[in-house]
Amino acid sequence: MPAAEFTPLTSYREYPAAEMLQRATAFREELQRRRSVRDFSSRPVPRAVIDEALRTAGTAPSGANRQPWHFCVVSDPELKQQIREAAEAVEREFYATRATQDWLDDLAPLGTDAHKPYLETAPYLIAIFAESYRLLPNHGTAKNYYVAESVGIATGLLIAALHHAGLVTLTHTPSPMNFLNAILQRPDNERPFLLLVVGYPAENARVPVLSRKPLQEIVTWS
Ligand code: IYR
Repeated sequence: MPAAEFTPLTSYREYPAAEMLQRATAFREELQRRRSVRDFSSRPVPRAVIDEALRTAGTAPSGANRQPWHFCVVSDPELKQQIREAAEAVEREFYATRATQDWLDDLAPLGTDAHKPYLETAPYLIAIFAESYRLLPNHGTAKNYYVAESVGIATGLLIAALHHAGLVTLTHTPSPMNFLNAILQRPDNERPFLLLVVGYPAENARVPVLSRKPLQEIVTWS
């Protein structure tokens, strides 16, 4: 067992209270502009931007610092086509039989259906995998901790980083998603967490009219 090793916290920055509030407000305003988008342009996106956003995702805190995530960036048209076909098959089944009427009613304001052209139009799909357990070099396995929490936080940072860079995303969760392991040849210790569609919005992109809950509805001060 490696001994704990410590180093001074040199990366931290404190700001005067007024500047802190300005920064918090500016950050909130920027993230408030983020929308999930389903109308994508096929314009190419510089790969270096995706790399930087993925580096940001990789800074997320994780259980025992296991960093139990893997990001598969898909740009190959054939793979995107395979993913679209598999996802649409799953979604057709969802909309036609698996979804309850309540669920369909809840989705109605989003205007979604089983048709997912953006899975081929968008320049990048990022398939995010959660490493349920680790494979050791000696063929053994070892536990990971708080995997869903860790990968969820990393995904949130990734979405924020891509938005900050000037791209749009869609968090897409066809269910079940295990076709992603087969198409992307990921090992059994990784389960698909979600599929992030990434690119520029189409010129005429539209988004559903939605509202966000006000602060008093999402917060209790005790
Ligand atoms: N996965 C389906 C349905 C869907 C479900 C939820 I919950 C959403 O917030 C949005 C869509 C689809 O992508 O159409």
